[in-house]
Amino acid sequence: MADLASDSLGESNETADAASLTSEVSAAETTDESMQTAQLDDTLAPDHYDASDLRVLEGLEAVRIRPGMYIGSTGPRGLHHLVYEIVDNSVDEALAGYASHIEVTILPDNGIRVVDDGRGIPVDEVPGEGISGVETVMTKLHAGGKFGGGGYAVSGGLHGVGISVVNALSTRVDVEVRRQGYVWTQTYINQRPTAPLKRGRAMEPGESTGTSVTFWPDGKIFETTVYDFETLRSRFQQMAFLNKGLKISLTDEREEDRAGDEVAGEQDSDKPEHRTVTYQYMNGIKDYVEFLVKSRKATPVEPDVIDFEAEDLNLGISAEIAMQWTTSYSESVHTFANTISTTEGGTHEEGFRTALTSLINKYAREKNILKDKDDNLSGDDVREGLTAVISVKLTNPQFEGQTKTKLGNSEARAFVIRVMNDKLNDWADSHPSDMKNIIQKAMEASRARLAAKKARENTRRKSIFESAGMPDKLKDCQSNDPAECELFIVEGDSAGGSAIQGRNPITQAILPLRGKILNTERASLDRMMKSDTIESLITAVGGGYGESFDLDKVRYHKVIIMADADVDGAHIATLNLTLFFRYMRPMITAGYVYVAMPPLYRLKWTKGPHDFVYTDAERDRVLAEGKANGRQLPKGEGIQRYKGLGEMSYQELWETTMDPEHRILKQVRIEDAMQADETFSMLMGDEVEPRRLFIQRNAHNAKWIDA
Ligand code: 0RA
Repeated sequence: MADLASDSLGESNETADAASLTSEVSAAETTDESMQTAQLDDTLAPDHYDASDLRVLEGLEAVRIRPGMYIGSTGPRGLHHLVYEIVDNSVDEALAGYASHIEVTILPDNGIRVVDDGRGIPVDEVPGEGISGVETVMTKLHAGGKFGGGGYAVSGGLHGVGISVVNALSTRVDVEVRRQGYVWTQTYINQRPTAPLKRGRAMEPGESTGTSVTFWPDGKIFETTVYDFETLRSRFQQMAFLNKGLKISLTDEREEDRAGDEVAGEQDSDKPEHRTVTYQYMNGIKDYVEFLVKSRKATPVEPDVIDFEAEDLNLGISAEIAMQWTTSYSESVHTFANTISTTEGGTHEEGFRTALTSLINKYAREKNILKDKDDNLSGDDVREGLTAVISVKLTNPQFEGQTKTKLGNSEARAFVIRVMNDKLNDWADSHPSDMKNIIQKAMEASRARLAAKKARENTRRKSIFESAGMPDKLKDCQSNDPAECELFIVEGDSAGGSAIQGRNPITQAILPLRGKILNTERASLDRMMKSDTIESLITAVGGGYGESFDLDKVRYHKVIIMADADVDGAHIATLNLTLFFRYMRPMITAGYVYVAMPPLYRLKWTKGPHDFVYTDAERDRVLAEGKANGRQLPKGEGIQRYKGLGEMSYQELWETTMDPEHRILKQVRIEDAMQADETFSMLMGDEVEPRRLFIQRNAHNAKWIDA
């Protein structure tokens, strides 16, 4: 087994992904292609099928050859992206005031149906194209649905590539349009229409216009075609928050052991038949902030969520900002551009931070709450306990950064600063006592920060930083090149010992941590910094923490969390991730944080080398293969289950979990910081039951960290 670090879930290395697919797909397609053409000639070829259509299909073929360029990846993320691509079109209809409800259904065979009550895709022949509007939208790249001008100012889609890309990557698409008094249908099989758009029955009196698109993703393109309910659910909830008033439902028509839901002992028989959720938020992101504060069980400092919005039609930009301070210690600021989560931040977030810090300092000085002798409050101080959502919409969004989730438009910075100055000042003037509470909280944060700094300086002078400033417990590697250096964070001394013996000392450093690290969600910054465990972790990584974190100073480009494949291990991994998420987030966005996947079982064949397997499914497959090849397991103890890393010899630990040639690493990517934040909060919150279920469900499954 190869080191899967770079393409776990097929998401992290898009170029390699697309390239490897190219050869596979084109090989498969050549044979497939000739078959389909023959079939079309015999039975399916519509009369209006001519050379110009073939050119169109060449366009779709380009999508099939490089799917990654159009939908980001062919892993689970790309698969789910197909749904968003259709839904975005329906959302546009809703934003333009024509649709009021979008219904998404996961069909029993993982087909997806999206139904809206908008105007319907145009059915008439498009001038100059010789085919219907429907067929244009389905087969022309970048038609984007908005042909003939008069489109909407702002469209939500990440790539904005439109329905044709969904057709390109599906084996079948059924379109149904209710428009101009009739129900129109057309089916596409392997991208080709089986017949021209067909006018069917007349619409019933009172029946609404609209569009229904049903598609089945192509298993030859995607690594998996199984949809994850939770991924879709949370995205649609987010879309409902970000598009005030939008009503969106999701129904799962699949039977029992739905994807991602196979928890032993959790198959209650009286489960409702089909899971359906419906979201609609009349106050948009204000409701979002309320929801976030509630779900992290934090106590608000000021009673109502502060919210405001503004738009500038000339600049083609709008901003909505909602926020609330709580007594919790961590900040949770979520930013969006055109409803896309900008996890890497960008100009809108910079504008928000700059304006907030200077505004609060200015106000605090004016009101003499902050005295002349006091230092200014830092950004970290001001944002301690803040939950905020910033959503900007702009005509030409520029997405930059490693994962294309960083907004680059400079006008967004200036606009957000302007809006904050106008509106937050007004709010401050009319809420003096709330402002006082907010500022006093920031001043407490500032005092705690200074105290922690002092405490750290004292310790530093004393002991553990003596050897080149590095913690005692760290067994560092010899190389000084961060690009090739790896830091293993290992739970417990015995596993730590095996890791030290088994490692490659040139590039692999080991930091054994004893006991669970402090729960960073609950702890204040100063308490956190007093914990030796966390201090040694931050020191070893080398980039500092919080606002002053510096990725260039980081000493390892892989930090690998290595914990047991059980419930405790999952908890420990989560605690570690919380720390990175809250205080060293650039480590995650840079793709430097990984979770090691130790094997679950060893199959001790009577002859030949033993096999290590990493999942129950792999165990069953390897067992079946071995038996089919006449191999045998000794009676009784043939399958050894590893309960902990400590059970392995150092050679085994190296071979199965540390050796880059054989190990499996899951790269931690916060595609959706929101999701991760909720997960962390839920895990750290007061309620024990959801946490227990979550941990049980994910003990052997790192999917949740980068789903
Ligand atoms: C092109 C033009 C118009 C609407 C649409 C496409 C459209 C596309 C989708 C996809 C899913 N639902 C949709 N609803 C509408 C404008 C139509 C007009 O001007 O009447």
